[in-house]
Amino acid sequence: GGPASLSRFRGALVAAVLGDCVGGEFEGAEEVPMESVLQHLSSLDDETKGNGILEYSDDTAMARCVAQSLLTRAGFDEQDMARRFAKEYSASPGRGYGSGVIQVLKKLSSPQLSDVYQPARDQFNGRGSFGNGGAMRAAPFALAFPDQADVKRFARLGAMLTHSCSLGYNGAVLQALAVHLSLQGALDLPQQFISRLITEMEEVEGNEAARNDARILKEAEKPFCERLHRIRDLMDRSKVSIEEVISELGQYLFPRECLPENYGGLKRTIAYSLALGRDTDTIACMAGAIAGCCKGAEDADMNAEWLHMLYHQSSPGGRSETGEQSFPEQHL
Ligand code: R7I
Ligand code: MG
Ligand code: MG
Repeated sequence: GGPASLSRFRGALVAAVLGDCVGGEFEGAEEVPMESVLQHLSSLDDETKGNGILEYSDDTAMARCVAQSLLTRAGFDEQDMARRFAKEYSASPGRGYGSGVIQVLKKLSSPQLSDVYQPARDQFNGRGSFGNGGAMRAAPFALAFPDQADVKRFARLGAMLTHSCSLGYNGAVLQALAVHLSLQGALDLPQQFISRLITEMEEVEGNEAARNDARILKEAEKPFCERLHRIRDLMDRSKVSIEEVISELGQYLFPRECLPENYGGLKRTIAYSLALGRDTDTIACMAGAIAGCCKGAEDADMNAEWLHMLYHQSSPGGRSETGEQSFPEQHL
């Protein structure tokens, strides 16, 4: 699969769910030793441990609302999306939603509501939420709109249904842009990938609303550009410890060091996200959506397809007494 191939779409969505489910284990933990991460991942590989079912959280539930709204409305429809968020929340309120956003989701279910953006504006004394709940569900916008300007515009509006502070909705714009570029294969040149994000975010964060919010929150002039610059600086160095990544960025980067050699790209991304600690489900979900577009996931997807074929071709009767599978040579 090349740029914007089906396998990249699958990779982005599936890896986001995977990151959320696997990351839930450590959400809220201040420090997560890499050893615990590796133990957790290998216990998931071992089918004899646990019940084999992982729960998804609000990250996945809301991303599904976004995807289904974009699909049924064949574009962005704020009324429809807001209704789906509200309905999803009332059907399963226990998915670990942020403590503030619950108020918005309750108000969104009111039939009297005339402006679906108003509940979000009322949050945090009228400043709006800067939480990452807009960003965590932004990936489907990159998959629904081929045009970059549409991706930016609708990711922002989709996030503003719950997050009206610019840090909240610009985080969603950045995440959607990252998936958009990754879908085109931009992760093959990581430095250039970050540079392109900086160029875009310079414009996104250049307006008065963003500058004003950054000032009030005592942030850098352009908070996301500033983080992206730090990422680029770290990438220029040959070795960076996970402690440095956490202190420089909070949480966010692509893994290279300190993971088992046999881990593929996606597993590295998710393992590293968990080891950063704190908001592990959301970081792994978002990183999964970006990394899921690149080569490792493509391979896994292709392999899955081939194995699926092989599996069905060889049954019934393909299984020996010992449980070993006997495949016709020519298929391998
Ligand atoms: O952003 P949001 O949807 O939460 C997403 C997170 C992810 O980690 C999910 O996996 C789930 O666990 O929750 O929910 P919000 O309630 O809008 O924001 C999250 C939190 O950020 C809030 O509960 C606040 O603690 C904090 N926060 C703020 N605090 C002070 N002032 C967000 N905005 C503000 C603010 O303006
Ligand atoms: Mg969650
Ligand atoms: Mg989270």
